[in-house]
Amino acid sequence: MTTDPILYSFRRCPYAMRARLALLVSGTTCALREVKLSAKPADMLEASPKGTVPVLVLPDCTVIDQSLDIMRWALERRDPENWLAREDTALIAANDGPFKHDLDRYKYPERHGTDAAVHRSNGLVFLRQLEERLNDNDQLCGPTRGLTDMAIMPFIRQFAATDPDWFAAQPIPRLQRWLDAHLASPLFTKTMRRLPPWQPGDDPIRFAEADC
Ligand SMILES: N[C@@H](CCC(=O)N[C@@H](CS)C(=O)NCC(=O)O)C(=O)O
Repeated sequence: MTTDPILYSFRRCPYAMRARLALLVSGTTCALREVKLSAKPADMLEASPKGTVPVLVLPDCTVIDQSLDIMRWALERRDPENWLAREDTALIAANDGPFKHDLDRYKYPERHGTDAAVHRSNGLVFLRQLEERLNDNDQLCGPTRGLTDMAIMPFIRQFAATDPDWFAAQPIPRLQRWLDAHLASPLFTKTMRRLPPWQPGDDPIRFAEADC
């Protein structure tokens, strides 16, 4: 029986990545349950019937099932790098709304019946906006990483990985450096630990800074 919160997560999901980043930096220990999206565990669906990851279930059975809420919950408990001071809600909303819309239609044109090139161009407008932000500072809201960087970075990673050669050829050098540095960071590396899908009865897998 664990008294740690339980995190239902999917390694490659950008929403789950941002939650894991905040949980780790805040030093919050969780029991990590890797989910197969095609076979979601009944326990997760019971906690959060909408069926998306990440889902955090607290020891008192409170359920937090929006990635940004998980980030804020973790950082409100402990925020050693002061991430909450660097939250740009409008920029994150632009990422989660129009940019994510274009990302999906660029990455999976066959699924959406879309023209990938159109959605890649639309997405590039947002990438240029980020590039401009990085003119003034190394990170999106100041000189050091904060909630905005870590909320957005997993989505830029996915956009970049769709066609790495195309991404590398764009005139967005600050954004390319920003992404590379985050991908190489020990924090990100730790959040990307590979786990088999969780099954009821499995021993809890501790997800904590010290164990990664
Ligand atoms: N608004 C949610 C979105 C989470 C979300 O859409 N996650 C995707 C995975 S990246 C998911 O679980 N999709 C359900 C599915 O594919 O069945 C959040 O911020 O947590």
